[in-house]
Amino acid sequence: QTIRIIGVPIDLGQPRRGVNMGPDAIRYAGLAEHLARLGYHVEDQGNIHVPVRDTVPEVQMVTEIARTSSACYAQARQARADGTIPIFLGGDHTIAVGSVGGVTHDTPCGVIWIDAHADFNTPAISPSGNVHGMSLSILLGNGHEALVNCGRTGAKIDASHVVLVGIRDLDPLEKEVLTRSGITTFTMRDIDEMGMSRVAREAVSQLSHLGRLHVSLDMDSLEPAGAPGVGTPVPGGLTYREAHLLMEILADSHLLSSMDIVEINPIMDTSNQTATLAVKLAVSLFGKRIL
Ligand code: DIR
Ligand code: MN
Ligand code: MN
Ligand code: MN
Repeated sequence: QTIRIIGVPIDLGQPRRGVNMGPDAIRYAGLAEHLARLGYHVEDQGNIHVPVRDTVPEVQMVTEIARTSSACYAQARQARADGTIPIFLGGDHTIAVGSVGGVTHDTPCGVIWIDAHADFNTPAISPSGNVHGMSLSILLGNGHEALVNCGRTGAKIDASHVVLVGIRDLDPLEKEVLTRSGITTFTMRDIDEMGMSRVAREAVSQLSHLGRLHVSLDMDSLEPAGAPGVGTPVPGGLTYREAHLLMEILADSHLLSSMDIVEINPIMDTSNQTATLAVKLAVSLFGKRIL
């Protein structure tokens, strides 16, 4: 099996510089080497070109995000056509517009969205206006037209094909829209009450009829003590073991076909520990077992 690494150093979906360095932080933490040790053939495509944030006027932001998303979409589509498993390295979570869009070009795919946030805002309801807080909503067909129609026209996924895990920080109107969407959401409270084992198994069983899974891992889903290198840390996140158990159970499904690792901001980090943790989680997701 071939894994193809695709860097998407975009920081245009949120206000902080630094998240554009995520792809190199993850490479430096040894992603390719660790996956190769599991027996995969790993190829690194390098990074998609993204303009430097300081050179992009505010009014051009969505246009530039759309341009990057289209390039990411094309890479995602090509990676699948070549029979590889793509791993998209963010960058902020706007990369999912292109990655999830592209991997669903021909056939639908189950999406497991692991995040402190739901990324379910639209321009009409977002308090921040930041596009990284809108990615999932865009994928369901709502929001900035240039992004909704990136790669192909309209919605890329169905609400019943997404499961959210780790959610604990929603904006007031986002909460209402998410509730009405019918998306299966495992909040931190659900994880506390049910345990991660049951949550992960229910997530897989809801999506397994699609035959494959895309895992979109926002590193702010983790407890910030272990993953401080993110732009919007939220207390009360996944523990080290909860996150690993989720990855291990997803690995057992043998349905993984693509992945995003997003929102790592090396400027906010200490000694690259957030990228190091992300690599360990990816290695579990790709099948490393304790025994
Ligand atoms: C907030 C934060 N809900 C927003 N979202 C973040 O700006 O829409 N997503 N940080 O990762
Ligand atoms: Mn996110
Ligand atoms: Mn988040
Ligand atoms: Mn279905």
